[in-house]
Order: sequence, then C-alpha cells, then structure tokens
Amino acid sequence: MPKPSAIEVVAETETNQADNSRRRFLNRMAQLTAGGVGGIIANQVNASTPGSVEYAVPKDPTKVQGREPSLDKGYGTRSQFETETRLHLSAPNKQVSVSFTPLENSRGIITPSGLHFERHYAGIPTIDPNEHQLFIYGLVDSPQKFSIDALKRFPSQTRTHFIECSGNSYSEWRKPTKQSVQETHGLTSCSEWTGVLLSTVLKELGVKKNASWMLAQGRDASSLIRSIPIEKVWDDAMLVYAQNGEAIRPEQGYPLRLLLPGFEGNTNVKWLHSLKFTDQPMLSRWETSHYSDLYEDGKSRLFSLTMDAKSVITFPSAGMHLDKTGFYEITGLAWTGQGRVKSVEVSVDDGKTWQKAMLQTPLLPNCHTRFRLPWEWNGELAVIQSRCIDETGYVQPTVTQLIAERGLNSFYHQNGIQSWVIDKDGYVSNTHRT
Ligand SMILES: Nc1nc2c(c(=O)[nH]1)N[C@H]1C(S)=C(S)[C@@H](COP(=O)(O)O)O[C@H]1N2
Ligand SMILES: [Mo]
Repeated sequence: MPKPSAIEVVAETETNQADNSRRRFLNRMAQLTAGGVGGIIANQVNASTPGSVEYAVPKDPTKVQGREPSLDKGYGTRSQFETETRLHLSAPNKQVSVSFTPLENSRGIITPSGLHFERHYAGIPTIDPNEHQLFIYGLVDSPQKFSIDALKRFPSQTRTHFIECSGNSYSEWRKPTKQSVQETHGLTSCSEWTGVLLSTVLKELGVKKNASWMLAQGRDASSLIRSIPIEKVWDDAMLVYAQNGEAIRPEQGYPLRLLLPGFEGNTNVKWLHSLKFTDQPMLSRWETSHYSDLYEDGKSRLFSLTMDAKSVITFPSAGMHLDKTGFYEITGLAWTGQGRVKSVEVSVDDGKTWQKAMLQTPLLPNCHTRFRLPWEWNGELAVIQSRCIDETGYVQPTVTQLIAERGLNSFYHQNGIQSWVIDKDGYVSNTHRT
C-alpha cells in the first residue's frame, strides 16, 4: 500500500475549505478503502505535533486473510500470542499431581477455567453425567440418591468464591525458596460457581437432630473422605455443577463438586459421590496426617478448616524486571475465608510505612479481591509487601509471627506477608522480612 504523501493531506484540507462536502465524503471513502486513512492521520500528527511519533502504516487491511471462524468447531480459544499456562508438578506416579495458577499476569478476580489450579490425588476420572448419582444417607429421615438432572431441578445459586489449597505457600515457611508468585501463591483460584445450596436439598430428606458431621466422598481412586461440621453444611455449602458460565471442568470435579466457601481446598470434594451424616468426625487420614498443623510440643491442630486472611502482590513480583523508573501500578489479590476483605495495606519501604490500596468492587465474601496502588519507582532498592485485614479485624501476620505461634513443623496454612525485593537494576525477587 502506498504511503499517502503530505501533498494529499494538504489537498484534503483545501477540499475542506472548498465546502464540497459530497466530494470530501467520496474522497474519504476512497482513501478508507485504499487503506490510506491511517497514513493521513499520521501525517497530520507529524505536521502539527512537536515530538511527533513515527507511524508504521499497517498492511493493507483489504488483503489480510482472516481465519475462518467456523474452524474453531464452535468453541473458542485464546489468541496464539497468549502463552500462559498452569505449572504442573507430579509425583513419580503421575496421577498424584498439582498445578499452579499463573497469578503474575492475572487481571480482575476471575481465574480462567483453563488456568484454575489443580490438586489431584488419583488423576482426573472420566464421569458420564448421565449415569452419575449422589447418595445422601446416614443420620437422615429418608436416604436418597440424586442424578445430576435432578439436582439441576432445584432452585440454583450462583456465587463467586476462591478455593485455596491449604498447602499454598508451604515453601515459604523457612526461607524464600521459590521464584515466581505462580509457585509461591498459585494454589488459589477464583471462579463463579453455580449449583444448589446443600441446605435446599437436605430439606427434602430431613437430617436427624443428632447428626453433627457430614462425611463427603469423591469418585476418584483417592478415597478422599472429609468430615464437615454440620454448621457449615447448613450455612453455605453448595453442590456445584457449573463454573464460569459452563459445566464445571473435569479437573475441578465434573460433573459435581462440593463447594465450601472459605474452607481449605481439600474439603471441597470433587467428583462428589456420597454424603453420609454422622454424630462424629471420621478422623480420616486427610484430617490427621494431612491438613493438620503439628506444633513444636507435639500436639496437632486439627480441623483448621477456615482459611485465614492472606494477600500477595502479583505485579511486580519475583522473576519480573522493571526496565524503567517512574510510574507503575502495583496490583495483587487478597482473600479471606472469614467473609469479606476489609482493607489491604501496601508498603513500598520495607514495612516502615503502609498505605491503603484501592479495592476493586463489589467486595464479595470468600472471594478474591483485587487491590491496586499507584507507585513511582525511583530506581532505588525497594521491598514491597501487602497485608490483608478482613472484616473480623484479623490482620495478616508476618511469617515471623506465624512461626512464633506455630513453630517450624508446620506445612499447611501459611498465610504470612509476602515480600518482594526490587534491586537497583529493576530485577524482582522473593525475599523474607521479619
Ligand atoms: N475427590 C477428590 N477431591 C478433591 C481432591 C482429590 O484429589 N480428589 N483434591 C483436593 C484438594 S487437596 C484441593 S486443594 C482441591 C483442589 O481443587 P481444584 O483441583 O479444583 O483446584 O480439591 C480437593 N478435592
Ligand atoms: Mo489441597
């Protein structure tokens, strides 16, 4: 495509003055179809603006061969230029695996379904929704089984909640081992979930007065069983079959998962198969050897089910490089299993002073909350941190405070303040502060 010359621009200006609007219109259309309009605007900018920009004229748009939309088989994919992926780690037995959400370039609060973190103890079972049943039995008046279709006939609810594995940030108890925020904090994700409140279904079959626990089991080979306190069951437990506007993904428990807003990830049983009401907890290995916190004195904290307030700066974060001084928007995520985030404070001076970050609204309970803070980087070494305060008044502790309280045997429930250091050359890395 020929680059329009400055003469053409002048000619157009003269035409303007000549008040021949019809000809002007036709001229414009001709230039548009010839792909010339960008060049003219650029030349006008060049002519009038000091410090003008070099405008690269795009290829003739009439010659661009578009991809045939039908080739996507009716289900879209992201741009080929977007390459973010979950980071998979697996045990020698590949059925036992974990994958981390790439939080560093996350925007807003929703995790794309294809990037939701995963924790599997026995791979991802393939379950035909037409033959799947949920069994509810034990201390109930009339035990029943429900197909997925039957569950979909109940009044539905849609709620946006995070799920965090209580092993998230386990690596950060002692020293700053891992590099990126994906590895340190990527075992939390947030989706819009649709399903039915468990309390709605339970009213159909009647739960006996002496039922104080519910044992939930999935249909994968892990035999994962968790004991859920009855209060949570009646409060906000959900049976979910949809995620972010479509059927729940196989990785997240297709066709049915238990969702316990704000409870540790492990209790959100996937491929949900049975719910048994009992008068005592099962003390399964998932609530004794796993997911309990061993103190220094040999005692163990069991059933630490509610995830405490936590936050992390996702940009800038470890592994990134700031190539200029000047303005940056610090941004990150905060969440709590105790309801809503009340405020997030950010320090850019190694914890000496703290400023209130802006919070993305609406503020939803047990949901990721996006925070933002404008910042000028002056090219000096900087330590940046964030801390979450939830609506109960609980303040996210430092790692030192956590260690003082729980000792160093702990593995799960690490919600300490995360620090990133930006060196004078703009390289960002993981650091620990007291
Ligand atoms: N049936 C079953 N449910 C399960 C698991 C599993 O392996 N099997 N993993 C649990 C763990 S440890 C976590 S942290 C969450 C992870 O949910 P996600 O894979 O959808 O992120 O699911 C929980 N539910
Ligand atoms: Mo987990």
